[in-house]
Amino acid sequence: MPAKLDPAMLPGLLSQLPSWSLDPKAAAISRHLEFADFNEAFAFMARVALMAERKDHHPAWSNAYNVVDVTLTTHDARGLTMKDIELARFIDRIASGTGAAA
Ligand code: H2B
Repeated sequence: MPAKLDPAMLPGLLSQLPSWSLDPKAAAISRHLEFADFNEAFAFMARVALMAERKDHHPAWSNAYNVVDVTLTTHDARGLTMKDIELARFIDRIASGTGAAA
């Protein structure tokens, strides 16, 4: 099971993820994304879904037409782990290649 992040490490890690906001109560990070249309949003989700399966780490998310809201946390650890940070970095990389807006 991945280890819960040391809270002292969080500010440094989150400073590299400026599009994400921390919900300390939920021990989760979230990002809102807007795409050109549903096709772009769903293509993004498909890429993230494949990575989520590969890493066995899955986002909680919702989609409405061109909008995707993603929340990351690690249920097994009841908090944030490096798995969340790594998936957030991947999502940022994918999103930056699609013209997604925050
Ligand atoms: N995804 C997330 N976000 N957190 C988890 O703790 C988690 C997961 N655990 N995907 C995985 C699946 C676990 O349930 C399976 C059995 O490996």
